[in-house]
Amino acid sequence: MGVVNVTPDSFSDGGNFFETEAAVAHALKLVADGAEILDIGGESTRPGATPVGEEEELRRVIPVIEKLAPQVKVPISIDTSKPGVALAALAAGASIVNDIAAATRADFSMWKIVADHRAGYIVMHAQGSPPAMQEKPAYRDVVREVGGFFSGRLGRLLNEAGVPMEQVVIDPGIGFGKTLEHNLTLLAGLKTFTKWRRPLLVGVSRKSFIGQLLGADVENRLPASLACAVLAVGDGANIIRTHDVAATVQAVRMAEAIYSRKKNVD
Ligand code: 9MG
Repeated sequence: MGVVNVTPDSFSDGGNFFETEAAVAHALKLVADGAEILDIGGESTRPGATPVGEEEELRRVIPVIEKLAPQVKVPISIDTSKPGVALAALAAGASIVNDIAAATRADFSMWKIVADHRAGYIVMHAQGSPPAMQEKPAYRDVVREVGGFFSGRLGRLLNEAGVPMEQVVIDPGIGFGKTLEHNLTLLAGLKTFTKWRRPLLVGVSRKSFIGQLLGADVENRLPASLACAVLAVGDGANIIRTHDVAATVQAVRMAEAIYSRKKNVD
């Protein structure tokens, strides 16, 4: 899954046309590099990020999806926590909702939209929301608690909101309300999350826990991001969300070739 951030710090020169064209060109490049899903987002989800209003988020992402959808065969995912943005994005040509607010969602409107559109739905765990989520994350047993969240959410999605399991991808939400120790423990325990037999998404690309462990600044986190991706795939991850598609595809394809032979030996 290739990341397309349509945020002012990514493509903007302050003008709508350049922002849209640059985001579309970037997305097409990610597809050429091997991305099999494009994740389009108009609101930064970095720890401490300031939320953007719905109108501004729509202004950023909808023109990109409208231009991109007729040009690509890969599914487009909308990275949003707002039901109104999800609805407009699905109408514009997206087919997956990447819901980073799945854990804190109080009402059903997002799930109803997903059910009505038969869209894919990424249910991501988070403790808190981006502006304050890294202030004091706390768990007794992070793997068990994230697993408990999936059990509860999958049941509610199906029984209360009518979203069939076939539409759902699960994601432990690396970096979302987690300390360095929590992130490493979740990555070490990834196999646990395969028991729901749903596709497992992992997003580690350039994240700050890599900087915390290794002291690498954000431009120099590719090797560690690839190490995490390769290990995650070995433990059952099906989707890797990344800024660096070409390098990740190469690393993952190599790992898969070796893992597939290992299973024959075991
Ligand atoms: C938007 N975004 C940033 N990091 C992410 C992650 O790890 N998973 C998902 N689903 N979305 C993410």
